[in-house]
Amino acid sequence: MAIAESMLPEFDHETATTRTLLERVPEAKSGWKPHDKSMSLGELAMHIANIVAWTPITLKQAEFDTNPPGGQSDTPPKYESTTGLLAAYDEGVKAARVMLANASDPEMMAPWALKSAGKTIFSMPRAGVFRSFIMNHAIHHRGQLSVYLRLCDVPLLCMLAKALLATMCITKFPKVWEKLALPSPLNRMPMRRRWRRLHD
Ligand code: NI
Repeated sequence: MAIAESMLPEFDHETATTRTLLERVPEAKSGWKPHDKSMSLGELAMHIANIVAWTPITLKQAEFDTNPPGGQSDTPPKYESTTGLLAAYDEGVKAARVMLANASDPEMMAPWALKSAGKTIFSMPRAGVFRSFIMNHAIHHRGQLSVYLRLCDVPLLCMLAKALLATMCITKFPKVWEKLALPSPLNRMPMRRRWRRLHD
């Protein structure tokens, strides 16, 4: 199996989970921040949505300079609405998936460098950059976003429970699934509402 092919199921799973949180960003609270030194809710959400857009830079270039000598530094996109946030995210995920699916092993193992003003900050094979700089980076900030949303009283699904339900109960623990599915006032609710009730 090719390196990129082995990453696709993880990419699909993580990007879908991230979207469930981005969908919940309330526009009215986009300027909220937990501390003066923190990013605002809108800035954090836009940062997360924009991470996947770094895929072409990672898979199609050999390096990226955040502050190129004689050039302009990178300016991140600004949050304007949650609809715009999701549109940017969906477009980025779609384009990234095509690029990842088509990346050969030699391309994934080619070295890639992040630079600032010509100085190398780090260098590693593209496969490592894609996993850490794109996937793990988004997962890290997604956890941060979940705390922001909780502090803003936004109802949250329990991501871990949802993932366990989808990937373990049904396939590996059918008896647990049967127990969860026993008739009860709670279990007669649609699945989405049931998890919301259990984990809010
Ligand atoms: Ni970041």
